[in-house]
Amino acid sequence: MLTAETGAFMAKRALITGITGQDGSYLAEFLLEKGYEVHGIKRRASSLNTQRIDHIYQDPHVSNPQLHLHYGDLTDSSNLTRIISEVRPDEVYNLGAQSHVAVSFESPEYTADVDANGTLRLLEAIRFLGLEKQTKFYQASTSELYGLVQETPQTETTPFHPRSPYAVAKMYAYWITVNYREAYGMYACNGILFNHESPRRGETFVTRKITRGLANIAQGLEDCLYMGNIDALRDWGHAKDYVRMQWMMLQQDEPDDFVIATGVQYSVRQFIIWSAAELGITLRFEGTGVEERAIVDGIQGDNAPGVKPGDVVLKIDPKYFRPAEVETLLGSPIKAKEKLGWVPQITTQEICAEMVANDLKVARRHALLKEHGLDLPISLENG
Ligand code: NDP
Ligand code: GDR
Repeated sequence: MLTAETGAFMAKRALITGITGQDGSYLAEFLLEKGYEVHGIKRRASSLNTQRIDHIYQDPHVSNPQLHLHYGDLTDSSNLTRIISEVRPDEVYNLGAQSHVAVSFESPEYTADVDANGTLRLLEAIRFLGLEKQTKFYQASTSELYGLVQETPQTETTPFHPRSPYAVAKMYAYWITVNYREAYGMYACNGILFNHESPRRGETFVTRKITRGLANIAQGLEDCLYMGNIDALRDWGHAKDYVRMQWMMLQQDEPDDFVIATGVQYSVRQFIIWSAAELGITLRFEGTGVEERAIVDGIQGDNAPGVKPGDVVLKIDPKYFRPAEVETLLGSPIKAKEKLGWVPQITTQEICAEMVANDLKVARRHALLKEHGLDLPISLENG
């Protein structure tokens, strides 16, 4: 971007809420590579919570940083307004959220405040500051809006039927984004993203819980993985592919809403089988309903010294069933392909392999330390 006065090059400025999360970290990397000045909002926590962005952190004391972190929270309007007025971003990516569906049943009011009202607070801050004609806004909408699905595959016109406090809050966020576009002419878009995963995925989402849990079991650090509805069907893509699309959506002439998906669906059970296979473990499932379990049938290679044939490595725990489940999701990426030329590049099975490889590396390190009497505690809390 050239400035009118000096003709000098000015980097575009982006503000990312949720920069410490999975998508925020990949998006920050992506935008920095594109030459953006990136600002991110991080929450105050009693322990450091910047692990996913530590590798791109730039020390303001020794460099001219292109990455800036601001303390803030989506529940705090004055904080959001101050940050936006200081940064005056060209693009705002609202990725911050209480993003766990099961947790939203336990903390419904907080989820609504962050995910629904938080979106309103950001939009209103942009408008209040008179930036509604210059700041573009991306809202992290979700396939959870479809919930009890009305048609398959789901497209931009499929009716919504949210099935959790999270999804209901995100439905408000979806419509308030559309409303600010229609009412104030804001460049505001919804990306209706289907599940997307990576080695940076939070440990309590199903894919990461599986890859991390089975890697730990393979290395003898854990005995058994406890799961909920393993017959749920999801359309899983890679977070790296999906953040590219988030940026592409803000580079169009006109704002619009897009489904981002792979168009292919697998079961949680299939993801378990793939993950085990990556570790050289063949599983057989026995029993039905809450009695179902996965048993080691065979082992190949040397990735799984911690298990032997006959070991029960997975059981069902009804604690992980949801009060209202989303059984099946399958998205149609046709509009994204036709209008933006976006196609996902990484398949679900490749994602699974990358995640297992990453979690196996970590588990091996822990196992090695344990072997030498340096038993580092690993968190077995897995949501
Ligand atoms: P994560 O859970 O990994 O990251 C969420 C981010 O939001 C974290 O940085 C978290 O901070 C931050 N956050 C949470 N609460 C607040 C708050 N009160 N104020 C400010 N920031 C907050 O999610 P993902 O990266 O996976 O997802 C990004 C967005 O996309 C979310 O809005 C999610 O709902 C949505 N989405 C995700 C999909 C997916 O499959 N990943 C699919 C569709 C939509 P901290 O690190 O401190 O916890
Ligand atoms: P989801 O993702 O609810 O789709 O939301 P999650 O990975 O949590 O669950 C996917 C499916 O797996 C089933 N499941 C389990 N899930 C978890 N977390 N733990 C288990 O033990 C378990 N056993 C089975 C679930 O019931 C569900 O059917 C994610 C989040 O990233 C949201 O923020 C985002 O909006 C949607 O994806 C699209």
